[in-house]
Amino acid sequence: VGAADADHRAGFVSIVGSPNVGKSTLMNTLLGEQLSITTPKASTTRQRIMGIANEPGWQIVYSDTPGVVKPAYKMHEGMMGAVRCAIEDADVLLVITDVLETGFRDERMLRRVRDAGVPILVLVNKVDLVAQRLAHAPAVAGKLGGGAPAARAAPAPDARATHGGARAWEGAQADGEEGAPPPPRQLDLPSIRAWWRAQLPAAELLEVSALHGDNVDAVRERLLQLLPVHPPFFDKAQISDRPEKFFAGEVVRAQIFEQYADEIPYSCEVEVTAFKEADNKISCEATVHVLRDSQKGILIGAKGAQIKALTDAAERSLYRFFAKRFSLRLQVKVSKDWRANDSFLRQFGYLR
Ligand code: GDP
Ligand code: K
Ligand code: MG
Repeated sequence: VGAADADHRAGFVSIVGSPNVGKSTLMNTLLGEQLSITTPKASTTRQRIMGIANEPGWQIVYSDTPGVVKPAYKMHEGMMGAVRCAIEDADVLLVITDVLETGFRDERMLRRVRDAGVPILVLVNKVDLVAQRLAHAPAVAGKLGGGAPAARAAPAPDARATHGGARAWEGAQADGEEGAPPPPRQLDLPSIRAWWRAQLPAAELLEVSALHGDNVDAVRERLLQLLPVHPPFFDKAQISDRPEKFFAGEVVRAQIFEQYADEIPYSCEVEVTAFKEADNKISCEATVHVLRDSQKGILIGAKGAQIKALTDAAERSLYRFFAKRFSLRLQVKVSKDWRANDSFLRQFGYLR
């Protein structure tokens, strides 16, 4: 064992927080790779996904996790189980919030974070939206730090656009109030800071923009200081715990989130049934499972127009992800109420 090996640092860093605050975007920026799918809609990420950053002398195993919700159906329970595991495994916790929300959906999950007994960094993400707002209304600029009038200001139009209404859909469903309007949005940094300082007094607080990379280097530097001396946990050429096939399914699912409205994205699961590579070309077959007959029709569209558009968009996206020619075949199947069915949930990896 050389001196360098003896000093090697490695550890697990779990990223947890409410839906849509930018957990997956942050992991991707920390990794420098578009590994985990990100969309403007809430609850895009459904499984724990490890992203591994490797450098000479250190390895950080990040875990991206589903957004914390109150479970509305069995799939959510599986998702929250994955969050709990990620909290238990962590050497350091990154708790993410954003400038549009102050709180955390589930008091019990917050208690788990508090009781984890590991260092916590609270990251207030999307600070670029505050900067945008300042650019729009310079008169407010001087007052933001003091916590007075700007605190109750309405968000810039861009803030709503970035967030979309979809968090409301999934959030409302989770709270059992379908179609409820989204909660009021705030760009209230002083009260966000105060809330988190009160909830997690031992945590360090940093403000970042995961999308634009602002202050993300500072997060990584801090993590490296907190990381234990340990040999690598994974081969240092490896960037995830998940196989390529898993990511093919995720890329297709991201396109479903992009192309379909309302409950459709939340009703679909993508199961990759074949994944083969030959002559630098990948051929993939996948089944899109839906809850009900009516959803099958919506997914396919008149004369198959929607499923054709989905297949084409997903193929382009898969080509970018794998940097290889890609051919995709999709079929749609009704797997009745799969979100509430133990055997489907096991098949899709939500339950063990
Ligand atoms: P997750 O559900 O917590 O994993 O959130 P995502 O990473 O999928 O991001 C949700 C949405 O917020 C996407 O539209 C992202 O582009 C957007 N987003 C993430 N980080 C930032 C940021 O720093 N600034 C802005 N303006 N938008 C962001
Ligand atoms: K999202
Ligand atoms: Mg995510």
